[in-house]
Amino acid sequence: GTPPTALELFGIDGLLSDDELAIRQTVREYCDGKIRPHLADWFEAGSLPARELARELGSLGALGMHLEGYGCAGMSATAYGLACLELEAADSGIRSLVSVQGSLAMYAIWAYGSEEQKQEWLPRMASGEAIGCFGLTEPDHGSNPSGMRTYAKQDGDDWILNGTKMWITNGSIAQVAVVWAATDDGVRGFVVPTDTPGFSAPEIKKKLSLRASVTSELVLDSVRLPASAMLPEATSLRAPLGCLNEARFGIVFGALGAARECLETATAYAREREVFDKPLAGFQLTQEKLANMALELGKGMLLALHLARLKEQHALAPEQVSLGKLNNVREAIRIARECRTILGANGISLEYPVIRHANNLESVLTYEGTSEVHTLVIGQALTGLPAFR
Ligand code: TGC
Ligand code: FAD
Repeated sequence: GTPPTALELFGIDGLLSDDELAIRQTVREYCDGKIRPHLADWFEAGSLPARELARELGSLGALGMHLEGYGCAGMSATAYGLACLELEAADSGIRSLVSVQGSLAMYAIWAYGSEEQKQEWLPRMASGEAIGCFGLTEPDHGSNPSGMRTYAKQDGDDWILNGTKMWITNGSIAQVAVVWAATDDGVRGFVVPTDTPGFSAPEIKKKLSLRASVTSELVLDSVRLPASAMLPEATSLRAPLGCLNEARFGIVFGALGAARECLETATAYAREREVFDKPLAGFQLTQEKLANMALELGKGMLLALHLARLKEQHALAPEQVSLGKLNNVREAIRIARECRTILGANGISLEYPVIRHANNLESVLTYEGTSEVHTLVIGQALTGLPAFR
């Protein structure tokens, strides 16, 4: 028979409830049927049918799935994490679509919006009819959003926004952008319908990572908004950083999906491939690689589940999310690169998912707080001394 996978060896499924296993299975089957067969083509073409996918993911209940009310599924943190893992096992770009929609754009409105803003946007975003994006990063302010230049000025009851956001997932395909801007009164968030005059979102080309994902610049050229466009409960940088905790949590699980896909591909390949007249998997050097990767994948999964259970008890601190994001993305990219070696020349081909995952994980290492930023967050937690500036 087939030997157990790394996660089977760890006995991970025994830690999951029947409901959690069922949700995982639903997302896995959706990815196998509708996503995996097309990924190499989407990645190569640098485009994907994102609107259609958003509607399908909406019907599946995957958009804003950990939020309560307004058409959202209200699932547990563990269930949401497992869904992210399955989506990212397909491609980090698909998980990004879901993270940005549910954990960033929807979460911002859900946590900080007015009742009218929630009623207007959340049900349509949960169904995938409306796509959202989240504009925090700027060309000159990524790791340090407190230096943002985008500015919102009051004009009577209206607000006028000027500035540029950079590297914004879903920007060109969004119906609504949550845009963070400095004001005379600190950082505030704005719900910007993307058909507002003065708003444009040119797509960023020439990416060699996250190619099955839309990434855009947001240009705000005297965008005039009514007072009702401001998120009333978001009153400082604390608000967008609070959204990041949600998306980073999804990545803690998601990155392991990419790693799992690479490890399963490389293990199967090593069992089939013969070198020097016997299976590659039978050599000690290969077995050491597989054993070390299995250990890191399993340990990462235990950490992710621990963080999920803390989140379910409302006891998860931001610096604990940093532990998970730093460790699991760092180990996932190491696993992807090691698996690539096992595939030899085939390791550089889109015929296998491994180089695609390895390249995608370069973005995942950088976005949602770079590995350096998370290292410093952990350093501050351990010493009480911030070393960011
Ligand atoms: P600092 O003075 O430390 O903090 C300002 C205020 O925010 C509070 N805070 C947080 N609150 C909730 N959650 C967090 N994670 C928080 N981190 C900080 C903090 O307590 C403070 O509150 P208050 O009430 O005292 O004012 O701010 P700082 O300027 O020193 O910066 C800290 C730093 C570097 C950690 C922060 O700026 C940071 O996290 N930078 C990284 C930026 C980042 O991650 N950008 C991501 C953009 S979105 C994205 O990448 C989407 S990718 C697509 C996908 O997910 O698929
Ligand atoms: P910089 O901040 O310029 O960092 C450059 C290098 O300096 C990094 O290695 C960094 O770790 C290091 N560095 C920075 N500060 C320190 C320090 N204090 N000490 C030591 N080293 C330091 N943003 C959004 O707002 N919304 C999105 O939807 C979104 N989607 C994205 C999609 C993709 C594909 C990518 C690649 C990025 C996306 N981002 C998005 C932007 C992402 O969050 C930023 O790229 C990230 O926060 C880093 O900012 P930066 O690129 O400006 O790098």
